Amino acid sequence: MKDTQIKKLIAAENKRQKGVINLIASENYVSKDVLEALGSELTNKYAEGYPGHRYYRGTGVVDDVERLAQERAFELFKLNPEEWSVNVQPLSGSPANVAVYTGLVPFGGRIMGMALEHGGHLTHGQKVSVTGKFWTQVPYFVEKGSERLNYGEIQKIAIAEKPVLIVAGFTAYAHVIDFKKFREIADACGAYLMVDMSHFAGLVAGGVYPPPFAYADVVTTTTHKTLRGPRSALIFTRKDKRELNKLVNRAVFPGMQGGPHVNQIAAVAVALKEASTPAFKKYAEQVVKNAKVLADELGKLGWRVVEGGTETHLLRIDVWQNGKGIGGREAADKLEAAGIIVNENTIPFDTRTPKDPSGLRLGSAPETTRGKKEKDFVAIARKIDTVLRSR
Ligand code: DSN
Repeated sequence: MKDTQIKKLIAAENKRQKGVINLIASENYVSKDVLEALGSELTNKYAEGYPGHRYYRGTGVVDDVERLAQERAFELFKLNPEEWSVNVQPLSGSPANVAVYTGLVPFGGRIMGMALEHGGHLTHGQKVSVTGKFWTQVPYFVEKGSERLNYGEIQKIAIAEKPVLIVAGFTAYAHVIDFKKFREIADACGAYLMVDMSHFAGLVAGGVYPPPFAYADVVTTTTHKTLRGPRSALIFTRKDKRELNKLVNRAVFPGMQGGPHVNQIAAVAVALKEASTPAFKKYAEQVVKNAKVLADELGKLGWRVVEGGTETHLLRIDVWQNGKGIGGREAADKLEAAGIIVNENTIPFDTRTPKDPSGLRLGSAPETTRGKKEKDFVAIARKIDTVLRSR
């Protein structure tokens, strides 16, 4: 690379990544093949439209790229293209979710999503996101005490508020979601069910988390978390006489986006193929085992694990401990100084602010990619404990 300033910064970031223990629950490390596709000449091509229906010439090759990504997405999640459509063009998770709402929910209409501090995402209708400005969020919460989803309570809210669309899928919920129950709730109030599987898509691909497709109308996912691809997103829409897929696809293009990032789509295709291998299945199994060990060991060391444990790649611990501990921000800073990278996170019914909440969120996906096993995660838990207790 001739640009020495950027070259230096890339080298510095590479060195930083190699030198730390990365427990960011939404990050991962992609393969060289994914990086190669991202850095390819495909970035030079404009291809507004969809395969076979573009607004630019010279799109024969990129049509093949996009179709291949679609085929691989169907194969990986065992979907019949007669029953599902997949849009591989969303630039990332937030635009994907906004596109679904744009297609399916009239402006001002109600979107029911988990409150942010309980584990929801900004784009599930929070006020500070456009999803809370263009639409109206009906929040639901986890239950006090267990900190788990209480489907009966969620159903009561849904029936009372009659949302147009219900979102299931969270950024900080550590347990398996009962999609069948969410379907029943959506049917009870006549809402669409959208599952945002961004966090656990790789676990679904690896067979260690139940797939949501039998129950959802729409499934969105980012591709860069447990799925271990480039930063991007997919939208799966059920194909039936309601023609939701047409509404969603039109919302992506021409509704929200211009030319798709074809290099990114190619990199997604590479990642989807990688995720269909036996090696990836083993990886997903190890991700969950490692997160469980991390939760168990931190629990043994005296840290309160939110929800009492994990069934996925992530967990939250309460570091504030009702004023006996330290704030999440201070805890994350201390860990960073010791080479452990995490993010501060709210915990359900948090008494502190999102900027300096009571908890930390920890994830096992990136370090599992680097080959770490249960014994390494025991050591990581002990190191976290030592650092957090140091004065
Ligand atoms: N930023 C992602 C996460 O960390 O979960 C969600 O957008």
